[in-house]
Amino acid sequence: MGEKTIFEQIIEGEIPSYKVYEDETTYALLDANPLAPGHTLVVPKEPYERLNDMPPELVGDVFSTAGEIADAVEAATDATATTLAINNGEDAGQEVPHVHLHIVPQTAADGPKS
Ligand code: DGP
Repeated sequence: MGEKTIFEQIIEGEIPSYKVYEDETTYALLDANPLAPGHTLVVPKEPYERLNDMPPELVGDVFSTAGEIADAVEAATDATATTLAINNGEDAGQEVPHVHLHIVPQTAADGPKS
């Protein structure tokens, strides 16, 4: 067994976080360095490092939770849309080696993203 990831420590209550949601397989928390108010992370409770390490059913659970949280974030903030993103590997900017899906609130003022 390797060292626990920061998200495992949070899920196990060893490190505090602002928990947004939890079910059997997924956990959502506010990002400590938010790009916008309400920036939330959805993580699988099992500490898979990359998306393709995860069983497909768990990928479905993470995206299902993310869809619900995205709606809740829009309802709770000024956001009218959300960007959902996974930095999948170190060279993509992944800092925590435990899959996490970013939900970043967006408004019309943020402009087109392409
Ligand atoms: P990434 O670069 O995709 O690996 O994003 C990691 C994110 O995790 C980053 O936006 C900040 C967040 N983060 C790192 N450590 C903690 C922590 O201890 N608590 C919380 N709430 N977020 C954290």
